[in-house]
Amino acid sequence: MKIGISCHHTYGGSGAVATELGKALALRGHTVHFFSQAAPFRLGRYSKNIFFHEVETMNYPLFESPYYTLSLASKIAAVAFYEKLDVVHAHYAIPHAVSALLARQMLEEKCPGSNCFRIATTLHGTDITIVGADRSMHDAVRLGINKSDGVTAVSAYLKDETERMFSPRVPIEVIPNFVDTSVFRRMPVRETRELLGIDGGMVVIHISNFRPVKRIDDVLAVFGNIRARVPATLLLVGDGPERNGAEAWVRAHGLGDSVRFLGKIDDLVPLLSLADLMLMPSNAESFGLAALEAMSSGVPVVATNVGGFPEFIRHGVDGFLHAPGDVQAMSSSAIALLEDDRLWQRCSAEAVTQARQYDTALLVERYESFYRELIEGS
Ligand code: GMT
Repeated sequence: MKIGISCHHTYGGSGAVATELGKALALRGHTVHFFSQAAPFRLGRYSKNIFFHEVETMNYPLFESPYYTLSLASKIAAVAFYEKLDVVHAHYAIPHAVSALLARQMLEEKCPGSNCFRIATTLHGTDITIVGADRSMHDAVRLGINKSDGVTAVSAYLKDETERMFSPRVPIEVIPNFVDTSVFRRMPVRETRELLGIDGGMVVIHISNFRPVKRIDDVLAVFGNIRARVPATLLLVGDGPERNGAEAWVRAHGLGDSVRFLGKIDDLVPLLSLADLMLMPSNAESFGLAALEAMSSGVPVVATNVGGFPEFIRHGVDGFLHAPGDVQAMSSSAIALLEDDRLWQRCSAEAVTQARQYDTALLVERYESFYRELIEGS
């Protein structure tokens, strides 16, 4: 198949899923064309089946802000015309699904009656729960969903939320996030430990884009409780609006030596291999890709019992789930895991087993079948 993938290039789960999907499809012999403002952060080196089309916006004195949606639509239309794309897969309802719709109209206008590409849209969460919930964007999101040929959501929770908020006319198929279990596995950590200057003690990790929904304050509060009982280092991976406040909190609490702000890092495997525990106290999380990647690396996760987390983290089996904001309960579970080696070993092994259910190979096949149904149904 010839597949176009339109996604956010920035640090975040939707871009990671879109890019890993495209790379896996390319390995299976499909031709994949990525459309994005810049090379997606996980794209890495090129392969013979992968093409990247940077979408450049046009600067003109009358345009107060560049019209990315139109530029993207024009780029998709041009590439679809020359490359005869079968499917354009939009990751995020807006602007990507709406741009794909526009691109299709552009093509139909240019060559009436031509056999146009099908549009698959994957909803990742914040496009529905945050952007879609904003009145100003609601109708645009609804259009993107209803005019797509097929729609997937990354969890049953997100499917239900989308149906509740948009009453869509199209069925929504759940295809969860996935992880390459041959890549996300524990590797030797001596060098990483030395590079980071971590001499001993437990290692706790949090990975996110530091937005309010991630509840960074709770990560720090739980870590403060852990530190009162167990020697430990907290690795904070990622960056975003809550980082400055977090740095101030760490300074005010005298934890500067044990909290490391690492910023945005693409290669997570060495860090996850070092970690004993991941904290994900999000307010809402449609799936929680970072937690799945941690589990695949044998890292038990203490997370919240919201969104997609309960669909793959089994409380007391491979991690622990508590109500958002329940810092005490999260701290108790975290300390139990770090103090009780038998509990840790059991949860770590179960986490690896559970992650295998979400291996890339299995889920990429689901996407392939999904595309085929769209093409055959046209
Ligand atoms: O929250 C993020 O990390 C970024 C966000 C995005 O849109 O890129 O991630 C969303 O999509 C991921 C991939 O499907 C999911 O694993 C995340 O749970 C989801 N984030 C939220 O729902 C807050």
